[in-house]
Amino acid sequence: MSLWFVNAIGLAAIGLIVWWFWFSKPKAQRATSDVIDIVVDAGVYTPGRIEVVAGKPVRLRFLRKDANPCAEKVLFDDLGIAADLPLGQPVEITVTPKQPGEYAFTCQMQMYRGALVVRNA
Ligand SMILES: [Cu+2]
Repeated sequence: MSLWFVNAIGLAAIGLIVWWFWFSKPKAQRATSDVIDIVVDAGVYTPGRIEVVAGKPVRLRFLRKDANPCAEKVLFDDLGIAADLPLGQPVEITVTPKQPGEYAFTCQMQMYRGALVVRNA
């Protein structure tokens, strides 16, 4: 195998990883119930984009299945909220975003990335 070929594969893999972690934007899921369950596993929050209504409290229940310490915290930087996520134990966070916009939530290294998409009622 030529070195060029190996390099091309390597670059493609790096590009894919970068895209996956930083640029992929799954479709927003509209909040339909009182509590929204978010699974933390394999590098992604599921659902990763959640549509909510401005000024209305939203209960988010995180369930961490990833033993990697990378996943042990969830931070809502713009809302000043941080929470520990013990493995396999649901943690509920209530947030009330007042202004429409996009509010990111991440792990402390920002490998896990999700967003609250806040709209006017
Ligand atoms: Cu992390």
